[in-house]
Amino acid sequence: MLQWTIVLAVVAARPDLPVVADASVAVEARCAVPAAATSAAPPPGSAPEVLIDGAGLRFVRIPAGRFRMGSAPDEPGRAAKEGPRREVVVDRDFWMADRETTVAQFRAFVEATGYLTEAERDAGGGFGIDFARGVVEQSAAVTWREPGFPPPFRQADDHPVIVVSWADADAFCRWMSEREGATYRLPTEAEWEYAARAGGDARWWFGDDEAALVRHANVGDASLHRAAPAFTGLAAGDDGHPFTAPADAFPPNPFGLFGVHGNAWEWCADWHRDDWYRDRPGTSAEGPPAGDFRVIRGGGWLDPPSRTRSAQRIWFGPTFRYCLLSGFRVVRELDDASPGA
Ligand SMILES: [Ca+2]
Repeated sequence: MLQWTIVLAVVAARPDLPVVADASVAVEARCAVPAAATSAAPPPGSAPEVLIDGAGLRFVRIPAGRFRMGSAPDEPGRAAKEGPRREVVVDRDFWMADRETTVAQFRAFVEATGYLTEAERDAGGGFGIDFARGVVEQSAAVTWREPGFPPPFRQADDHPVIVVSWADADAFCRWMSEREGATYRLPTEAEWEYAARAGGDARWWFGDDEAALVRHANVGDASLHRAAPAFTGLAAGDDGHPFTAPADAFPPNPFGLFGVHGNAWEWCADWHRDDWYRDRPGTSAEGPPAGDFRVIRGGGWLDPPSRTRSAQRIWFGPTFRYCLLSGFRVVRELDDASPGA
């Protein structure tokens, strides 16, 4: 599959990128979590509580709860780094943007602050794909403004912003915090998976039916293959989007979140540590206190089904800004006086 040839080529060229290895399978049995630990899904048909902030970002309220983080050893497409599965408690409600941060939202930040992304400050630029040759290249021409898709495709304002580094995403959050007088930040990895699952325990929030994926998410599919025939090994079916799609293009999950699977990968606040799933203390949703890599979740428009599952996780050096991978969605913390805070 070409897409993984590409990823491996990037990893080989960048010593700051992760070596994905995990020996956690051996401890699956002793760390097994009872099924009763999973939180209840929202009642069918219930409407999420919504907050629209002063910048027009739309949030849904994610209720506190507990869930099983990670995947079962027999989950198709599963990687050992997703285990051992264990109980995690999200101890307070939080607001989560109902979609990935869009091009228009990021542009508003840039125009208000004059911010230059790391890809723009670094003479090397961002990582894009040469679709004709099927290789990944870093280029000064590749930025969030011009991710390098083959013409005539262009990202619209309602598509997720991409080619942003972890620091770029964090800068957006800090600006929003100041502007709105509230705490904006990236989700922890546990918050992200809890919100993406929305009470479910399957591969995707809508279940385990891989054939249904193209009706619920923008992933690597027949549309991508038609636009870029070199890409194979993709999802069966056609989601209608060869590259990025509007951030609300598919149905939301039961918490009201659009696009948790596919479209853009989403930076999380957490550092990555190889043994964190096995040795982490208690059931807290907090991540490791330090590390070299930041976790990114959810899969993207180029990915095959296995890379878009709720438990799927990868990590990169925080300066990485790859056109496929690097988007984000924000969390807004509840005011202390708010119910459920
Ligand atoms: Ca697609």
